[in-house]
Amino acid sequence: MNVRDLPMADASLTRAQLDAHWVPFTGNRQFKAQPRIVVGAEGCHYIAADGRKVFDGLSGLWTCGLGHGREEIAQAIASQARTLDYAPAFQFGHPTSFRLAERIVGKMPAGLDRVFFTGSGSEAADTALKMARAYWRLKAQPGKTLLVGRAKGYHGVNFGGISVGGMVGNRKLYGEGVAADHLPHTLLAANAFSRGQPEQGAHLADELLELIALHDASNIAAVIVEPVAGSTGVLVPPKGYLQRLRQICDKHGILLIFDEVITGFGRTGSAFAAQTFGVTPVLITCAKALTNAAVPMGAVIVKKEIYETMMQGPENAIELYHGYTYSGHPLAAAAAVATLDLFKAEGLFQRAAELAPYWEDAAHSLKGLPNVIDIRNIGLVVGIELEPIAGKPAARGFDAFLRAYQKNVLIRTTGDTIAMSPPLIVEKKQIDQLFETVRDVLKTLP
Ligand code: PXG
Ligand code: PLP
Repeated sequence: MNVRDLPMADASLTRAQLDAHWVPFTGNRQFKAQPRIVVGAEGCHYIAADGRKVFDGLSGLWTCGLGHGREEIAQAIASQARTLDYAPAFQFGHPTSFRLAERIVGKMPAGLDRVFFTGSGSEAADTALKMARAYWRLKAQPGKTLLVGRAKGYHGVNFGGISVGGMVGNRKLYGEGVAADHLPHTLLAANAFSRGQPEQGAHLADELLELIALHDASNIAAVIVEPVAGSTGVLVPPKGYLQRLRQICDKHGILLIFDEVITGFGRTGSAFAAQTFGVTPVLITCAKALTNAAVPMGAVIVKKEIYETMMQGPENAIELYHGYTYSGHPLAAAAAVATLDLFKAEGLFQRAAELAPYWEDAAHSLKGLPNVIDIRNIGLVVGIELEPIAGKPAARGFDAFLRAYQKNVLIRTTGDTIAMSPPLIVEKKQIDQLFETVRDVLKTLP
Protein backbone atom coordinates (compact mmCIF):
# COMPACT_ATOMS: atom_id res chain seq x y z
CA MET A 1 0.00 0.00 0.00
CA ASN A 2 1.25 3.47 -0.79
CA VAL A 3 1.45 5.80 2.17
CA ARG A 4 -0.74 8.34 0.38
CA ASP A 5 -3.54 5.78 0.11
CA LEU A 6 -3.68 5.03 3.82
CA PRO A 7 -7.10 5.78 5.28
CA MET A 8 -6.73 8.97 7.28
CA ALA A 9 -7.85 8.41 10.84
CA ASP A 10 -9.91 11.16 12.42
CA ALA A 11 -7.16 12.81 14.42
CA SER A 12 -9.15 15.61 16.00
CA LEU A 13 -9.05 15.50 19.78
CA THR A 14 -11.15 17.39 22.27
CA ARG A 15 -9.71 19.26 25.21
CA ALA A 16 -11.25 16.65 27.53
CA GLN A 17 -9.61 13.82 25.64
CA LEU A 18 -6.23 15.50 25.77
CA ASP A 19 -6.66 16.24 29.47
CA ALA A 20 -7.67 12.70 30.34
CA HIS A 21 -4.46 11.10 29.11
CA TRP A 22 -1.33 11.49 31.27
CA VAL A 23 1.41 11.15 28.65
CA PRO A 24 4.61 9.33 29.73
CA PHE A 25 8.06 10.94 29.73
CA THR A 26 6.62 14.08 28.17
CA GLY A 27 6.04 17.66 29.23
CA ASN A 28 2.28 17.23 29.40
CA ARG A 29 1.33 20.91 29.55
CA GLN A 30 3.57 21.79 26.64
CA PHE A 31 2.51 18.75 24.62
CA LYS A 32 -1.20 19.30 25.10
CA ALA A 33 -0.86 22.93 24.04
CA GLN A 34 0.54 21.70 20.72
CA PRO A 35 0.22 17.92 20.43
CA ARG A 36 2.27 15.92 17.95
CA ILE A 37 -0.11 13.18 16.85
CA VAL A 38 0.69 10.51 14.30
CA VAL A 39 -2.07 8.55 12.63
CA GLY A 40 -0.35 6.09 10.36
CA ALA A 41 2.98 4.57 9.46
CA GLU A 42 4.50 2.65 6.61
CA GLY A 43 8.07 1.71 5.85
CA CYS A 44 10.40 4.37 7.22
CA HIS A 45 7.67 6.99 7.60
CA TYR A 46 4.98 8.17 9.94
CA ILE A 47 1.92 10.07 8.76
CA ALA A 48 1.26 13.02 11.03
CA ALA A 49 -2.27 14.13 11.84
CA ASP A 50 -1.83 17.09 9.51
CA GLY A 51 -1.09 14.69 6.64
CA ARG A 52 2.68 15.20 6.55
CA LYS A 53 4.95 12.23 5.85
CA VAL A 54 7.61 12.19 8.57
CA PHE A 55 10.82 10.17 8.25
CA ASP A 56 11.27 7.94 11.29
CA GLY A 57 14.83 8.66 12.37
CA LEU A 58 14.57 6.57 15.55
CA SER A 59 12.61 3.50 14.38
CA GLY A 60 9.77 4.51 16.69
CA LEU A 61 11.55 4.40 20.04
CA TRP A 62 14.42 2.19 18.83
CA THR A 63 11.77 -0.44 18.25
CA CYS A 64 10.80 -0.88 14.62
CA GLY A 65 13.83 -2.37 12.89
CA LEU A 66 11.66 -3.69 10.07
CA GLY A 67 10.03 -0.35 9.48
CA HIS A 68 6.29 0.09 9.87
CA GLY A 69 3.15 -1.53 8.58
CA ARG A 70 4.62 -4.95 7.89
CA GLU A 71 1.80 -7.02 6.49
CA GLU A 72 3.30 -10.35 7.60
CA ILE A 73 3.27 -9.21 11.24
CA ALA A 74 -0.27 -7.86 10.97
CA GLN A 75 -1.40 -11.18 9.49
CA ALA A 76 0.35 -13.20 12.18
CA ILE A 77 -1.26 -11.16 14.95
CA ALA A 78 -4.72 -11.32 13.38
CA SER A 79 -4.51 -15.03 12.75
CA GLN A 80 -3.29 -15.72 16.31
CA ALA A 81 -6.07 -13.54 17.76
CA ARG A 82 -8.67 -15.57 15.88
CA THR A 83 -7.17 -18.92 16.90
CA LEU A 84 -6.12 -18.31 20.50
CA ASP A 85 -6.36 -14.79 21.85
CA TYR A 86 -4.95 -15.55 25.27
CA ALA A 87 -3.69 -18.52 27.21
CA PRO A 88 -3.10 -18.37 30.97
CA ALA A 89 0.59 -17.66 31.40
CA PHE A 90 0.85 -19.69 34.60
CA GLN A 91 0.39 -23.49 34.59
CA PHE A 92 -0.61 -23.42 30.90
CA GLY A 93 1.16 -22.88 27.63
CA HIS A 94 0.51 -22.38 23.95
CA PRO A 95 2.70 -23.50 21.06
CA THR A 96 3.79 -20.11 19.76
CA SER A 97 5.78 -18.98 22.81
CA PHE A 98 7.73 -22.27 22.93
CA ARG A 99 8.53 -22.05 19.22
CA LEU A 100 9.54 -18.44 19.71
CA ALA A 101 11.83 -19.30 22.63
CA GLU A 102 13.74 -21.74 20.47
CA ARG A 103 13.98 -19.16 17.68
CA ILE A 104 15.37 -16.55 20.08
CA VAL A 105 17.96 -18.99 21.43
CA GLY A 106 19.08 -19.50 17.84
CA LYS A 107 20.02 -15.80 17.65
CA MET A 108 21.86 -15.63 20.97
CA PRO A 109 25.55 -16.08 21.72
CA ALA A 110 26.29 -19.75 22.41
CA GLY A 111 25.30 -20.84 25.91
CA LEU A 112 22.43 -18.42 26.42
CA ASP A 113 19.60 -20.85 25.93
CA ARG A 114 16.71 -20.37 28.35
CA VAL A 115 14.11 -17.65 27.71
CA PHE A 116 11.77 -16.02 30.24
CA PHE A 117 9.12 -13.75 28.71
CA THR A 118 7.99 -10.40 30.06
CA GLY A 119 5.79 -7.61 28.78
CA SER A 120 8.41 -4.88 28.39
CA GLY A 121 12.04 -3.92 28.79
CA SER A 122 11.44 -2.60 32.31
CA GLU A 123 9.95 -5.92 33.33
CA ALA A 124 12.85 -7.72 31.68
CA ALA A 125 15.35 -5.66 33.68
CA ASP A 126 13.62 -6.29 37.00
CA THR A 127 13.23 -9.95 36.13
CA ALA A 128 16.96 -10.30 35.42
CA LEU A 129 17.87 -8.57 38.69
CA LYS A 130 15.54 -10.81 40.69
CA MET A 131 16.93 -13.88 38.94
CA ALA A 132 20.44 -12.83 39.92
CA ARG A 133 19.50 -12.54 43.59
CA ALA A 134 17.52 -15.78 43.54
CA TYR A 135 20.42 -17.59 41.90
CA TRP A 136 22.80 -16.70 44.74
CA ARG A 137 20.23 -17.64 47.37
CA LEU A 138 19.98 -21.07 45.82
CA LYS A 139 23.76 -21.25 45.62
CA ALA A 140 23.78 -20.80 49.40
CA GLN A 141 25.29 -17.33 49.15
CA PRO A 142 22.33 -15.28 50.39
CA GLY A 143 24.54 -12.28 51.14
CA LYS A 144 25.00 -11.60 47.45
CA THR A 145 22.20 -9.10 46.95
CA LEU A 146 23.81 -5.82 45.97
CA LEU A 147 23.17 -4.83 42.36
CA VAL A 148 25.67 -2.75 40.44
CA GLY A 149 24.63 -0.52 37.58
CA ARG A 150 26.30 2.45 35.95
CA ALA A 151 25.94 6.21 35.85
CA LYS A 152 23.99 7.24 32.73
CA GLY A 153 22.48 3.76 32.62
CA TYR A 154 18.82 3.15 31.76
CA HIS A 155 17.08 -0.06 32.69
CA GLY A 156 13.48 0.99 32.53
CA VAL A 157 11.29 2.54 35.16
CA ASN A 158 10.44 -0.18 37.66
CA PHE A 159 12.02 -0.08 41.11
CA GLY A 160 14.87 -2.46 40.33
CA GLY A 161 15.61 -0.74 37.06
CA ILE A 162 15.69 2.78 38.50
CA SER A 163 17.84 1.62 41.41
CA VAL A 164 20.59 0.33 39.13
CA GLY A 165 19.83 3.04 36.58
CA GLY A 166 21.92 6.15 36.49
CA MET A 167 19.60 8.93 35.35
CA VAL A 168 18.90 11.36 38.14
CA GLY A 169 15.51 12.44 36.81
CA ASN A 170 14.28 8.85 36.87
CA ARG A 171 15.33 8.40 40.50
CA LYS A 172 14.98 11.58 42.46
CA LEU A 173 11.21 11.63 43.06
CA TYR A 174 10.91 8.05 44.19
CA GLY A 175 12.81 7.67 47.42
CA GLU A 176 14.57 4.57 48.46
CA GLY A 177 14.96 1.82 45.92
CA VAL A 178 16.75 -1.50 45.87
CA ALA A 179 20.28 -1.72 47.29
CA ALA A 180 22.54 -0.73 44.42
CA ASP A 181 25.80 0.97 43.62
CA HIS A 182 27.11 2.37 40.38
CA LEU A 183 30.11 2.28 38.10
CA PRO A 184 31.10 5.57 36.47
CA HIS A 185 29.86 6.13 32.92
CA THR A 186 32.27 5.87 30.00
CA LEU A 187 31.77 9.24 28.35
CA LEU A 188 35.24 10.83 28.12
CA ALA A 189 35.89 14.19 26.49
CA ALA A 190 39.17 12.79 25.16
CA ASN A 191 37.16 10.39 22.99
CA ALA A 192 35.09 13.09 21.24
CA PHE A 193 34.35 12.32 17.58
CA SER A 194 35.53 8.72 17.83
CA ARG A 195 34.37 6.57 14.95
CA GLY A 196 32.93 3.40 16.42
CA GLN A 197 34.46 2.21 19.67
CA PRO A 198 36.60 4.85 21.38
CA GLU A 199 40.25 4.11 22.15
CA GLN A 200 40.32 5.34 25.72
CA GLY A 201 38.42 4.21 28.78
CA ALA A 202 38.88 0.46 29.24
CA HIS A 203 40.35 1.29 32.65
CA LEU A 204 36.93 2.54 33.78
CA ALA A 205 35.90 -1.09 34.12
CA ASP A 206 38.45 -1.36 36.93
CA GLU A 207 36.17 0.85 39.03
CA LEU A 208 34.32 -2.39 39.65
CA LEU A 209 37.37 -3.46 41.67
CA GLU A 210 36.83 -0.38 43.85
CA LEU A 211 33.21 -1.36 44.43
CA ILE A 212 34.33 -4.88 45.28
CA ALA A 213 36.89 -3.45 47.70
CA LEU A 214 34.12 -1.39 49.30
CA HIS A 215 31.27 -3.91 49.45
CA ASP A 216 33.10 -7.23 49.01
CA ALA A 217 32.16 -9.63 46.23
CA SER A 218 30.37 -11.82 48.80
CA ASN A 219 27.68 -9.11 48.88
CA ILE A 220 27.39 -8.38 45.16
CA ALA A 221 24.90 -10.31 43.02
CA ALA A 222 25.27 -8.80 39.58
CA VAL A 223 26.50 -6.03 37.35
CA ILE A 224 24.04 -4.73 34.78
CA VAL A 225 25.09 -2.52 31.87
CA GLU A 226 23.83 -1.60 28.46
CA PRO A 227 26.60 -2.62 26.03
CA VAL A 228 25.85 0.70 24.30
CA ALA A 229 23.95 3.11 26.54
CA GLY A 230 21.08 4.35 24.38
CA SER A 231 18.73 6.58 26.34
CA THR A 232 21.46 8.81 27.71
CA GLY A 233 22.80 9.69 24.31
CA VAL A 234 24.59 6.75 22.65
CA LEU A 235 27.61 5.84 24.78
CA VAL A 236 29.70 3.34 22.83
CA PRO A 237 31.89 1.11 25.02
CA PRO A 238 35.60 1.91 24.85
CA LYS A 239 37.75 -0.81 23.29
CA GLY A 240 38.42 -3.52 25.83
CA TYR A 241 35.99 -2.14 28.43
CA LEU A 242 33.36 -4.87 28.23
CA GLN A 243 36.06 -7.55 28.10
CA ARG A 244 37.52 -6.18 31.30
CA LEU A 245 34.14 -6.09 33.04
CA ARG A 246 33.66 -9.71 31.97
CA GLN A 247 37.04 -10.72 33.45
CA ILE A 248 36.44 -8.99 36.77
CA CYS A 249 32.96 -10.48 37.10
CA ASP A 250 34.35 -13.95 36.36
CA LYS A 251 37.17 -13.60 38.81
CA HIS A 252 34.91 -12.42 41.64
CA GLY A 253 31.82 -14.52 41.02
CA ILE A 254 29.49 -11.71 39.95
CA LEU A 255 26.80 -12.26 37.32
CA LEU A 256 27.15 -10.00 34.28
CA ILE A 257 23.86 -8.83 32.75
CA PHE A 258 23.68 -7.05 29.40
CA ASP A 259 20.58 -4.95 28.92
CA GLU A 260 20.08 -5.25 25.18
CA VAL A 261 16.61 -3.72 25.03
CA ILE A 262 17.91 -1.21 22.47
CA THR A 263 20.97 -3.00 21.12
CA GLY A 264 19.20 -6.31 20.50
CA PHE A 265 18.10 -7.39 17.02
CA GLY A 266 20.56 -5.81 14.69
CA ARG A 267 21.09 -2.23 15.89
CA THR A 268 24.85 -2.64 16.25
CA GLY A 269 25.32 -4.78 13.14
CA SER A 270 24.91 -8.22 14.74
CA ALA A 271 21.87 -9.88 16.25
CA PHE A 272 23.05 -8.78 19.71
CA ALA A 273 25.73 -6.35 20.88
CA ALA A 274 27.26 -9.25 22.81
CA GLN A 275 28.22 -10.62 19.39
CA THR A 276 29.33 -7.26 17.99
CA PHE A 277 31.73 -6.79 20.90
CA GLY A 278 32.61 -10.44 21.42
CA VAL A 279 31.65 -10.50 25.10
CA THR A 280 29.08 -12.95 26.41
CA PRO A 281 27.21 -12.12 29.62
CA VAL A 282 25.28 -14.59 31.77
CA LEU A 283 21.91 -12.91 31.27
CA ILE A 284 20.61 -10.73 28.42
CA THR A 285 17.44 -8.65 28.46
CA CYS A 286 15.66 -7.62 25.29
CA ALA A 287 12.31 -6.12 24.22
CA LYS A 288 11.42 -3.46 21.63
CA ALA A 289 12.49 -4.93 18.25
CA LEU A 290 11.66 -8.45 19.42
CA THR A 291 8.14 -7.90 18.06
CA ASN A 292 9.01 -4.87 15.94
CA ALA A 293 6.96 -3.21 18.73
CA ALA A 294 3.72 -4.30 17.12
CA VAL A 295 2.72 -5.94 20.41
CA PRO A 296 4.57 -5.27 23.68
CA MET A 297 6.99 -8.02 24.72
CA GLY A 298 10.30 -8.41 26.50
CA ALA A 299 12.48 -11.35 27.42
CA VAL A 300 15.36 -12.40 29.63
CA ILE A 301 17.67 -15.00 28.13
CA VAL A 302 19.95 -16.83 30.57
CA LYS A 303 22.65 -19.44 30.57
CA LYS A 304 21.45 -22.93 31.34
CA GLU A 305 23.38 -22.86 34.62
CA ILE A 306 21.07 -20.15 35.95
CA TYR A 307 17.96 -22.06 34.95
CA GLU A 308 19.28 -25.40 36.21
CA THR A 309 20.20 -23.87 39.57
CA MET A 310 16.58 -22.77 40.03
CA MET A 311 15.22 -26.24 39.30
CA GLN A 312 15.20 -27.33 42.91
CA GLY A 313 12.67 -28.60 45.42
CA PRO A 314 9.87 -31.10 44.94
CA GLU A 315 8.91 -31.86 41.34
CA ASN A 316 5.50 -30.22 41.68
CA ALA A 317 6.84 -27.04 43.29
CA ILE A 318 7.00 -23.69 41.51
CA GLU A 319 10.70 -23.04 41.23
CA LEU A 320 10.66 -19.28 40.61
CA TYR A 321 7.86 -17.22 42.10
CA HIS A 322 7.87 -14.71 39.28
CA GLY A 323 5.94 -14.05 36.08
CA TYR A 324 3.50 -11.71 34.42
CA THR A 325 -0.07 -12.18 33.25
CA TYR A 326 1.19 -11.32 29.81
CA SER A 327 4.41 -13.40 29.85
CA GLY A 328 4.61 -15.06 26.43
CA HIS A 329 1.30 -13.51 25.32
CA PRO A 330 0.06 -15.30 22.18
CA LEU A 331 -0.32 -12.14 20.08
CA ALA A 332 3.12 -10.89 21.08
CA ALA A 333 4.66 -14.30 20.46
CA ALA A 334 3.04 -14.48 17.02
CA ALA A 335 4.29 -10.98 16.20
CA ALA A 336 7.78 -11.95 17.39
CA VAL A 337 7.95 -15.09 15.26
CA ALA A 338 6.85 -13.09 12.21
CA THR A 339 9.42 -10.42 13.08
CA LEU A 340 12.27 -12.93 13.35
CA ASP A 341 11.15 -14.49 10.05
CA LEU A 342 11.40 -11.09 8.34
CA PHE A 343 14.75 -10.21 9.90
CA LYS A 344 16.05 -13.49 8.52
CA ALA A 345 14.38 -13.36 5.11
CA GLU A 346 15.66 -9.83 4.50
CA GLY A 347 19.10 -10.40 6.04
CA LEU A 348 18.68 -7.22 8.03
CA PHE A 349 21.34 -7.71 10.72
CA GLN A 350 23.85 -8.18 7.92
CA ARG A 351 22.38 -5.20 6.13
CA ALA A 352 22.87 -3.05 9.22
CA ALA A 353 26.52 -4.12 9.36
CA GLU A 354 26.98 -3.35 5.66
CA LEU A 355 25.36 0.08 5.94
CA ALA A 356 27.29 0.98 9.10
CA PRO A 357 30.36 2.52 7.38
CA TYR A 358 28.10 4.62 5.14
CA TRP A 359 26.11 5.68 8.20
CA GLU A 360 29.33 6.52 10.06
CA ASP A 361 30.61 8.72 7.24
CA ALA A 362 27.29 10.53 6.96
CA ALA A 363 27.21 11.07 10.73
CA HIS A 364 30.73 12.42 10.97
CA SER A 365 30.15 14.77 8.03
CA LEU A 366 28.32 16.93 10.62
CA LYS A 367 31.57 17.57 12.48
CA GLY A 368 32.38 21.27 12.41
CA LEU A 369 28.77 22.47 12.37
CA PRO A 370 27.87 25.04 15.03
CA ASN A 371 27.52 23.66 18.58
CA VAL A 372 28.40 20.08 17.65
CA ILE A 373 30.80 18.93 20.39
CA ASP A 374 30.77 15.17 19.83
CA ILE A 375 29.51 12.55 17.38
CA ARG A 376 29.34 8.92 18.51
CA ASN A 377 28.31 5.99 16.35
CA ILE A 378 28.08 2.21 16.16
CA GLY A 379 26.12 0.04 13.74
CA LEU A 380 23.11 2.09 12.62
CA VAL A 381 23.11 4.29 15.72
CA VAL A 382 24.40 7.81 16.22
CA GLY A 383 24.50 10.34 19.03
CA ILE A 384 25.21 13.96 18.16
CA GLU A 385 26.02 16.01 21.22
CA LEU A 386 25.40 19.74 21.18
CA GLU A 387 26.90 22.37 23.42
CA PRO A 388 24.19 23.30 25.93
CA ILE A 389 22.97 26.89 26.08
CA ALA A 390 24.47 28.38 29.25
CA GLY A 391 22.03 27.99 32.13
CA LYS A 392 19.46 26.20 29.96
CA PRO A 393 20.41 22.55 29.70
CA ALA A 394 18.40 20.58 27.12
CA ALA A 395 16.90 23.72 25.55
CA ARG A 396 19.05 23.54 22.41
CA GLY A 397 18.42 19.82 22.08
CA PHE A 398 14.67 20.25 22.34
CA ASP A 399 14.75 23.07 19.83
CA ALA A 400 16.57 20.78 17.40
CA PHE A 401 13.91 18.11 17.95
CA LEU A 402 11.07 20.55 17.19
CA ARG A 403 12.80 21.99 14.13
CA ALA A 404 13.53 18.54 12.74
CA TYR A 405 9.89 17.58 13.19
CA GLN A 406 8.83 20.72 11.33
CA LYS A 407 11.13 19.53 8.57
CA ASN A 408 9.40 16.13 8.56
CA VAL A 409 12.03 14.15 10.42
CA LEU A 410 11.50 12.43 13.73
CA ILE A 411 14.64 12.40 15.85
CA ARG A 412 15.05 11.86 19.58
CA THR A 413 16.84 14.17 21.94
CA THR A 414 18.02 13.46 25.44
CA GLY A 415 19.35 16.56 27.10
CA ASP A 416 21.38 18.21 24.35
CA THR A 417 22.21 15.00 22.52
CA ILE A 418 20.40 13.99 19.35
CA ALA A 419 19.96 10.22 18.98
CA MET A 420 19.08 8.62 15.68
CA SER A 421 18.71 5.03 14.52
CA PRO A 422 16.49 4.42 11.50
CA PRO A 423 14.77 1.15 10.58
CA LEU A 424 17.29 -1.40 9.32
CA ILE A 425 15.52 -1.34 5.93
CA VAL A 426 16.71 2.25 5.41
CA GLU A 427 18.13 3.13 1.96
CA LYS A 428 21.35 5.07 1.44
CA LYS A 429 19.35 7.84 -0.22
CA GLN A 430 17.25 8.15 2.93
CA ILE A 431 20.38 8.27 5.10
CA ASP A 432 21.59 11.16 2.93
CA GLN A 433 18.26 12.96 3.32
CA LEU A 434 18.18 12.38 7.06
CA PHE A 435 21.60 13.93 7.60
CA GLU A 436 20.86 16.76 5.15
CA THR A 437 17.85 17.71 7.23
CA VAL A 438 19.78 17.47 10.48
CA ARG A 439 22.53 19.57 8.89
CA ASP A 440 19.96 22.26 7.99
CA VAL A 441 18.56 22.15 11.49
CA LEU A 442 21.98 22.49 13.11
CA LYS A 443 22.89 25.39 10.84
CA THR A 444 19.81 27.35 11.83
CA LEU A 445 19.74 26.59 15.56
CA PRO A 446 20.21 29.67 17.73
N1 PXG B 1 16.48 -1.10 29.20
C1 PXG B 1 16.97 -0.33 28.23
C2 PXG B 1 18.44 -0.41 27.89
C3 PXG B 1 16.13 0.54 27.52
O1 PXG B 1 16.63 1.32 26.55
C4 PXG B 1 14.30 -0.24 28.88
C5 PXG B 1 15.19 -1.08 29.53
C6 PXG B 1 12.90 -0.23 29.29
O2 PXG B 1 12.07 -0.77 28.32
P1 PXG B 1 10.50 -0.45 28.33
O3 PXG B 1 9.96 -1.36 27.28
O4 PXG B 1 9.97 -0.78 29.68
O5 PXG B 1 10.37 1.03 27.99
C7 PXG B 1 14.77 0.57 27.85
C8 PXG B 1 13.79 1.49 27.13
C9 PXG B 1 14.93 6.79 24.31
C10 PXG B 1 14.03 5.77 24.93
O6 PXG B 1 14.46 7.67 23.63
C11 PXG B 1 14.57 4.60 25.37
C12 PXG B 1 13.77 3.65 25.97
C13 PXG B 1 12.41 3.86 26.10
C14 PXG B 1 11.86 5.03 25.65
C15 PXG B 1 12.67 6.01 25.05
O7 PXG B 1 16.14 6.71 24.46
N2 PXG B 1 14.40 2.53 26.41
N1 PLP C 1 -2.35 -6.25 40.53
C1 PLP C 1 -3.36 -7.14 40.72
C2 PLP C 1 -4.50 -6.78 41.65
C3 PLP C 1 -3.33 -8.38 40.04
O1 PLP C 1 -4.27 -9.28 40.23
C4 PLP C 1 -2.24 -8.65 39.16
C5 PLP C 1 -2.16 -9.90 38.40
O2 PLP C 1 -2.92 -10.83 38.58
C6 PLP C 1 -1.23 -7.71 39.01
C7 PLP C 1 -1.30 -6.51 39.70
C8 PLP C 1 -0.05 -7.97 38.12
O3 PLP C 1 -0.37 -7.79 36.78
P1 PLP C 1 0.59 -8.36 35.62
O4 PLP C 1 0.65 -9.86 35.80
O5 PLP C 1 -0.08 -7.96 34.34
O6 PLP C 1 1.95 -7.72 35.80
